[in-house]
Amino acid sequence: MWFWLNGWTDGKMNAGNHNFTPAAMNLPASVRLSEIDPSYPVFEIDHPTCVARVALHGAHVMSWRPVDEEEVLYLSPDAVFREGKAIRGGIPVCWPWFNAHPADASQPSHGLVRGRFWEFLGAVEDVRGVTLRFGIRVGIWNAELTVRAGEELEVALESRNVSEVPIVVSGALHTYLGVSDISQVRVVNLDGCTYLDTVGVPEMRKQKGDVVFDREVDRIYDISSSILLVDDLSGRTILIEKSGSPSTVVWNPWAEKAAALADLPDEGYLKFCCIEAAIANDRAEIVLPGATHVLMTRISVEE
Ligand code: TA6
Repeated sequence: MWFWLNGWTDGKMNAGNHNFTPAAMNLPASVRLSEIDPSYPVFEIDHPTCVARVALHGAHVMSWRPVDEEEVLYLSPDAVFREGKAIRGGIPVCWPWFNAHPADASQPSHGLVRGRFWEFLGAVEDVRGVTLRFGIRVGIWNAELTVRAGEELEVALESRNVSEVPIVVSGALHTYLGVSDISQVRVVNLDGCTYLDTVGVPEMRKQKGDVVFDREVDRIYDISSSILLVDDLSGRTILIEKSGSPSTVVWNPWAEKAAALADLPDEGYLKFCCIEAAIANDRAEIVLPGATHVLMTRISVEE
């Protein structure tokens, strides 16, 4: 029997269960806690290799850049930082399902963990960067998220099946990449790839050439290999590598849908492109009892 979670089986959010003092968290020298709101922990990384911010809420990477680079991620200036709500921008962790729940329309889109406070499991640093670890448990669902921030940014989501029945897991590392102007960027390496076009009536199509943006784009590509985001205006290319991910989602809401999102400025869609290491729809993974599935994305700025 496969098991899909049917609700918040272990109930409450856990913001109040932590000791948020830096001493209790045993943070390395290049990590400090933001002082803006002590009840809303944000890990601020200032390391010789990179600058980054990661919120405990959603185990959410909010920003990251290698030291000599401009910011790589997009964070909406209208994002809401409140328990129960997903942060718009950065890298939302969509888990244990992608998009709508496959069997229960009353469940939240993109799973259960974007709006929750995760457990902080520890931080270490070395010459290559900083590693932060977070964990969450919702009913039988167990996940651990590892963020490695250095010259590259690597985010790995481990789905652990600690139950006695197989579980079905999908999800996404829903990465918002900042761009200079969405109409000037190209997504490369998808030529010839089949995808589900979810704008309007969902339809399978085949990619011809690079992906460019002149309207809403919401596509699930059948591809497990790396792709590039080329920003011709800024002259910057971002490499997106991944593993444990049979699907890559490319999304931009364009003007009308952006205007309907309260946590995104009307013109915000011009400034990002989501490229998501995903496990989507019929590519969901069956994780056997005792087994672990790892979904990973690695982002770097090309020379
Ligand atoms: O990953 C693409 C997508 O599923 C789109 O369909 C779009 O709605 C987007 O995610 C954002 O979802 P959200 O729940 O964060 O508004």
